[in-house]
Amino acid sequence: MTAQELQKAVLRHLELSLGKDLAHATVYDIRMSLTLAVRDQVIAPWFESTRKTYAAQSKRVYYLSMEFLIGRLLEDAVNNLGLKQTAQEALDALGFDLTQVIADEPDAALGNGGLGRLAACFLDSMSTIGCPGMGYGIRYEHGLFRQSFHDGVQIEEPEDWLRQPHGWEFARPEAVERIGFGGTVEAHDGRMRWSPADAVLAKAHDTPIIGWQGQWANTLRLWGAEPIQAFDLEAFNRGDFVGAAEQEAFARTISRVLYPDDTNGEGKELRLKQEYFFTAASLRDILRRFLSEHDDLELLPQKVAIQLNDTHPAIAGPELIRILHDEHGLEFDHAMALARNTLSFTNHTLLPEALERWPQALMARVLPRHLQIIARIEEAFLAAQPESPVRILEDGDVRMGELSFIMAHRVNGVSALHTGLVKSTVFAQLHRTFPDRIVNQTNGVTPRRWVLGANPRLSALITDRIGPGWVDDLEQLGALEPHVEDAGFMADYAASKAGNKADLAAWIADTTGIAVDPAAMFDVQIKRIHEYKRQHLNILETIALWQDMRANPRAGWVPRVKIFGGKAAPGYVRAKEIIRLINDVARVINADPVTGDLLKVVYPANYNVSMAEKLIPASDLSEQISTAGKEASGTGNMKFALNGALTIGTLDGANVEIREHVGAENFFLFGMTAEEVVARREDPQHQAKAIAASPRLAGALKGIADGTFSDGDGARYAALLADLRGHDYFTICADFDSYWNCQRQVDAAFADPARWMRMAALNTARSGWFSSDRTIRGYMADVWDITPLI
Ligand code: RUG
Repeated sequence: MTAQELQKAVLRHLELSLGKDLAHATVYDIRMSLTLAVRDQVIAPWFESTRKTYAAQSKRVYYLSMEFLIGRLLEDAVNNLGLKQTAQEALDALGFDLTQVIADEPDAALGNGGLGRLAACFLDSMSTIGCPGMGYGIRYEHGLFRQSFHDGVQIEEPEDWLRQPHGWEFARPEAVERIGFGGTVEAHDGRMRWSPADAVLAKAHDTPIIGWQGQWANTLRLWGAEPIQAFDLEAFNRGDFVGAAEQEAFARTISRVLYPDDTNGEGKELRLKQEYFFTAASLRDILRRFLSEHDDLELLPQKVAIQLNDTHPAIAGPELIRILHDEHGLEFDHAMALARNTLSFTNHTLLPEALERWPQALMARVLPRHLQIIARIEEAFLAAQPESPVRILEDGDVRMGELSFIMAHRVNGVSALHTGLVKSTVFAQLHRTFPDRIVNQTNGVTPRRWVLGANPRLSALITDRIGPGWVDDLEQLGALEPHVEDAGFMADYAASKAGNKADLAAWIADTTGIAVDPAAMFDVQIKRIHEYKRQHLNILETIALWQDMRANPRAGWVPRVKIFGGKAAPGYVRAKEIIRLINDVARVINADPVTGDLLKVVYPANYNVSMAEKLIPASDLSEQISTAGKEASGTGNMKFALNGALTIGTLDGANVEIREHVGAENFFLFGMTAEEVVARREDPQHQAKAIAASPRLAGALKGIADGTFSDGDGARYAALLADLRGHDYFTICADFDSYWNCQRQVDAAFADPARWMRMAALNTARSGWFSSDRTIRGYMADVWDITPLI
């Protein structure tokens, strides 16, 4: 497509789809017109992919996920179709700037963090590889809340991405499923029949996901909840206007909000309904498609692979059995075997509070038939494993982790370390019983978004030196390694980082009013705010550094900009205290004339995918400092390494594998190992001893306690301090000195720009393994048993 052709298509949509004349077109109008024009280009490969899948009678993969953190789609599509330059020229001619138009698209924030973003990367990779499949989730009216700060305190407001039409999706009014809740179960002619008391409609909305170079496109199908009947006319005519809309309110509530739940358990009835809603709708859709091609249910595991992204869709096990047994009349054990051979399950966390459990009483009320089926699953499991101490139903709860494990033929962890821990801790008993079931699939990230889209400077440089093949074969980055010895390449590499940093500095000045020096080290920690991720360790080190700098400002310090980004779950009090503390510390440090440009602390509000795309390419240092054993994998760590930021990190999650790939000498390691953390906690005095041994840590804690950062209000952080001094489960104190010392090694390396840039370039050259294309190929081979169709 030429720029002229694209321009014509944009103008046609501007007139005919948006009803606007160019003379009055806003950025929004142009963005929508461009979106529709680009979307037109996606349709043919999309249809073709579906035709090929049917023609090959291929197996399909269905990725069931409560979260798809897809962010903006226009730039991905433009890049994948090779239309970036063309679109720029087309818009230039119309007097608009592509970058500005792309930035106008609201982020689809249908996820909390890593789990949802991983699902989005997987969709891109599946389409790039030609793995026939579909993502299934919920079309939340409001994604993750919008964050702002008032006096440093996090304020949450509803996010509103659907206020404007969503240019990418196609509503499918014909693809509706009736989803019931509650009611009774009775036996009829030897079969159990569930009669739900309430029901809603699940209506499909399809977004095509185009792969690299437009060779394949899969579908993301998101379900929106609608009432069975628009409103109750009889109640309305009686004058009961509120009552008349009750059904609608109930239905819409189901797809209204994304639970702001990352690793904090949420035990809400609505969440259970959301989980069942999208899982049941998806399964029916999947079976309808399967039965349109095959008439033998026996073939189900050969033709269908269903991936459960965490336990959120775990009700798929009992629901599939219910359909096969209650509706199609298969024997229970047979139905269970077919379901198990079709389902597989990814575990993303070991945090006990995140392993879902539903009260049996709640399950009995909302999904009475499913509770009966779960009891039979447990019975069947125990009949085969009479010695096993494992129970799905325990202490009045349904344990969704155990249910998922027992109902899946493959269970995977998301990094080598995490998978080992899954085997040795949370599912140790089940692993003993089924030693082949657990496999590892280390996470990955899509290079199309996280390098090509987010970092055009670096991408152009890479392509210039090794050609464009790296974009869908990221291990080709290895060919950059010899260039690290080439002064010309290194100068270009450093220039690309400097350009990104200058852009970021301008953006920071614009959005926060804080002037930062682009020559300073950009030290970045962006992720959900959680005690295990230890943003408070970072801010304590920041305070200690500031105190040292003030005491001796001319000691040759390496200037730093500490950048934080992330949201706390609204109900997570401690995480919100940490946010406030960071903002308080930032206010004081940024105003200090003694330290001036030596140290700045920046915390732009409302961190999201698009902000990550700005921050990561401009980062020097990537903070991956979780308490070892707690971060299942991380994916941000991979994005940073690819973009040439050096990691300071613990031996946790995928950090371990990143360090192996980039080389220990190009990675700043500190802190206790997972085993050491467990052993250290045995000593109830571990935190007190660490504080007593570290005057610096004691000084930083004292700075908080005496109100230096809280206008003299010593009580503001009393609870946080008491926890650190008295309990410190996340071992902040015990790791503080190690972290501090490691940061000084970071300073020393940064003070030698040639050394630093070499390390950074080696990180880029050696991180090709962390592509989600590699991960998806792993799932295809080890979990789904499917081959690509391109
Ligand atoms: O916390 C984990 C990350 O370590 C991981 O990289 C990501 C994707 O596998 O999933 C995150 N996660 C875990 N998000 N929610 C949960 C709780 O189930």
